[in-house]
Amino acid sequence: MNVRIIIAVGALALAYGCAEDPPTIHEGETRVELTVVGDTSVYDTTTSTPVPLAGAEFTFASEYGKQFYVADENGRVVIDGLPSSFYNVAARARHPEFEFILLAGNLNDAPIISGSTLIDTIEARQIANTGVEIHEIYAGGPDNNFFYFYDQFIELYNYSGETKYLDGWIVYRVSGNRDEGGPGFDAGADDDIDGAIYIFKFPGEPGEKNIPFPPDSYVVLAQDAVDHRNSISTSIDLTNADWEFYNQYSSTDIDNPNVPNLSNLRSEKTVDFMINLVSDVIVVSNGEDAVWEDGIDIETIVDALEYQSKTYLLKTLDPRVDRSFALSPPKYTGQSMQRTEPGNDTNDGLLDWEQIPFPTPGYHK
Ligand SMILES: [Ca+2]
Ligand SMILES: [Ca+2]
Ligand SMILES: [Ca+2]
Ligand SMILES: [Ca+2]
Repeated sequence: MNVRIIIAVGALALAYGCAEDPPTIHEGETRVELTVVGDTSVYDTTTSTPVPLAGAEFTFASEYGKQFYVADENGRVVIDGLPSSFYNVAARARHPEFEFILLAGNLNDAPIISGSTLIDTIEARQIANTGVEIHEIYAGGPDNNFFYFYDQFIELYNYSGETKYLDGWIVYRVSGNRDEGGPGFDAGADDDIDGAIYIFKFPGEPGEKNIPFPPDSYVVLAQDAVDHRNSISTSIDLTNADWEFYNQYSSTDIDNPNVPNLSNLRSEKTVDFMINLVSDVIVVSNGEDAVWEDGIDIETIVDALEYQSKTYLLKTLDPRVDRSFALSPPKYTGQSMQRTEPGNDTNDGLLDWEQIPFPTPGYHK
């Protein structure tokens, strides 16, 4: 492999040597030397001693797509010949003792430039396991020319192996807080994330057990639980959605009486739970932080995702909640965003999510 790269670079240099105006730096003459380390202590967390993470998986994402590499026994990858760009690099490894713990870390906007060597160390952190994940976000609307996107939905999945209860849980659209670090940033460093705009809640209170969410099952939260094919032929039927966002302060929001509602906690917001088609932050909490005005307590967050249309855009969601972001498909193409596998929740949208050609409400693929 390395020999082939050297030959290729040699041939490239030769070709450039024959050109009239040879560039001084040859595209593709990059070198990367990255090491990933992580603190693997579990019971005694008073001492933090990062150790190299042997066999860690690296993902390099740029405008050229994603590339995958595996670290050696020293937690290290050495890569030659990546195309010059700014990369978002994610690394993750299984905890050496506990299969249910992963270690994951990121290096964002890393310049990998021809003619230079990027040498760095990624510090991976352990991932909290909440048992429920946001599994799919369909935000971009169906293939249409009428700005129709009311068939949006959010899909949850229970990967915990036990029944969870959704009583009192809250779903947030977090797109505010523009002046203090951006949506989902922990403004004030007080362990809550800020910028919630829409706040819709399941019935009941946290701790009650009236809304069971069985293991290995999906829950679909529709903007409107209707057959959207009646409006746009390329859209989808959401009459079988499990839940519906219904704003009781809106005069126009649709309420399918056969589908129970999440209701709006902000009476001054009179529109439906609409999310941005290509770029937003969605948060699901267990509802135990009832005072949303001062931010959402991080310890109550079940899952959250920031999605964006470009890899180089600024990420603002607190890294304790998710360390990167998902890449959204173009709007009005009928494409969706989903985790690569059910239960694949490493708190790293870049690794965990992929674009899919059509929405899959209530199932995977
Ligand atoms: Ca805060
Ligand atoms: Ca609605
Ligand atoms: Ca309803
Ligand atoms: Ca799905």
